[in-house]
Amino acid sequence: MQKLHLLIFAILCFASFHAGLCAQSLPSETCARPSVGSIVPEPQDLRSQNGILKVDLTVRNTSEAGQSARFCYISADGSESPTLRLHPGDLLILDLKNDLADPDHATVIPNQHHLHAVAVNSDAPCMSGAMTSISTNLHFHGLTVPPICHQDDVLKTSIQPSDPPFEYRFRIPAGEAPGLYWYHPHIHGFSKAQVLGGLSGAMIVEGIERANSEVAGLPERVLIIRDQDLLNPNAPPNKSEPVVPKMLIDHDGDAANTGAGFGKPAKDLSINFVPVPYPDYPTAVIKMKPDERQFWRVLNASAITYLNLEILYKRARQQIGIVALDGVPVNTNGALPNSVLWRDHIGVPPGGRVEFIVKGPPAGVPGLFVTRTVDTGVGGENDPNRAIATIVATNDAPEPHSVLLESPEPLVPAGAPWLGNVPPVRTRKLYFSETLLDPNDPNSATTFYLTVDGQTPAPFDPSADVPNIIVKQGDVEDWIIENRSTELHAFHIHQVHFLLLDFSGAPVDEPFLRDTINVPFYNGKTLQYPSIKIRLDFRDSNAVGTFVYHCHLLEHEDGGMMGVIRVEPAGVAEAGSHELSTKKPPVRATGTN
Ligand SMILES: [Cu+2]
Repeated sequence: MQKLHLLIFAILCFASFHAGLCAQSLPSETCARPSVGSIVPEPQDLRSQNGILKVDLTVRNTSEAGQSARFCYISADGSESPTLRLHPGDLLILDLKNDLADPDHATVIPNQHHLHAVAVNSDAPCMSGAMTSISTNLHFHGLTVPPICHQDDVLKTSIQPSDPPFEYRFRIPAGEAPGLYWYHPHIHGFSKAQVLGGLSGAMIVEGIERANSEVAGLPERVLIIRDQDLLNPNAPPNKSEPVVPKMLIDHDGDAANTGAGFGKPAKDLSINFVPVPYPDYPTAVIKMKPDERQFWRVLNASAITYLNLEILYKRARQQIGIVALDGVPVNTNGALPNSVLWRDHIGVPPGGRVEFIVKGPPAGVPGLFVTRTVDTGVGGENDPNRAIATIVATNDAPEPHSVLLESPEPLVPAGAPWLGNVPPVRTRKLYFSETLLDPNDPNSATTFYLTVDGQTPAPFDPSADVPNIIVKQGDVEDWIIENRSTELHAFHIHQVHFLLLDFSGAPVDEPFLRDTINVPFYNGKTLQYPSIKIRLDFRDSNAVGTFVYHCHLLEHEDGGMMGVIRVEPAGVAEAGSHELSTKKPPVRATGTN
């Protein structure tokens, strides 16, 4: 059977005009994954050359008896989820071929659709709107590129297995902050399944050492933490853990948050695809030279799992030097040119990124990369304490593939006034809420809402033409986002970044940008719902168009917790009217909660 399969592949490949895809090696196993306990592999780096990065990616899936469905992005040479590395101003040309097969049918023969490709209109996916379990598309999370077809539209763009390779083509804006971004599918209703199955990859806008010379010359590692269905769902917790009282175990197998740091997690984690399964969490392995300083670029590509990262040497928490969050250097406000936030832990919501300096353990000292428990509320998933990787200090540790420039030319600070100094033109209020199909049964189906205060709560409707929010390009707005549900949510908006002003009603002093932020859960007791306040930046003309904001817990997004915003072009008369202040922001202490 296998021989026949390969023969068909070879014949089709020969007949096909997609030479680039045929160049890839015959897959020995679709979406192969490293085994438990492996050394953490580094994703393949695809770097732009002469200002252009051309990439062919194929999306595949597989499901075997007794296993969860796996999905993967395969590059032309057969590696999974390559890291796309471009400089500001570079052109990305990414051809995406959908080779997904309906999991209820036999494995699709690779490339079989290419024979019919000529007859298909290459723009059909722009108007498709057809979103099924085997449709796919791409979102470039964090980038300020236009929300239009072939760039970063997710509202209408949907590529089917019968479509020829679909071309994404856009320039990284010249002013894009250097840092870690990522790509993943955004098919409404099916995002969770595809991301949980493994569809995610890192994207790096080069030059972070130009923004902060503290990282110049450091070896860098891309670490992608994903979640996946439990490998051992029926196993009891490890004997070293306290017993979780029965009253805290819910009907679907104690996925409810225990808040204790123990118990069965909702999902297993993996690091660069090395699984770290419940209940014993056998760690992946990262080797470093003793005391070596490295720059770690960590992406939480989980579908529904919050992280709270720490590094322990001999059980003692280590300081990590945070240089960037959500793709933007933390010193972008211009206050402290080479500042680094030294912390002993950092929370990262699904979709969030953190880039930090870490110093390897001394020779012979055991190190651990862990996530601490995140209390997601009584309605939330259980995200317990667990190890992710063992850090082994050894002189023969291989150097990471990539090293940042030793003597970079400093980045010229952005010309626009710092967002924190720009008064908002208006304040809006939105809220997260949930309803149960049967209010008396906490395990009945949940509908998820993200509502603009004053509008009627309704789950996201892909066919609706009217945006929930209309904004003028050039404006800066403050949004208060309330959480009326009993679980934590992670607010994310496409195309733009924002500044966190208040958290749970108290002002915060965090003068750096993000694109994803936790909104604390309601405990059912306080008179007011908890909320956050953020300042959003609609000044960039690349953000003109229609796009979405949503919860980045993908089952919430798929379930309707999403809204639509339209940014209208600024009138000619208004251009330049918002340069209100050129004053430098005051130097302030910073904190990350
Ligand atoms: Cu949510």
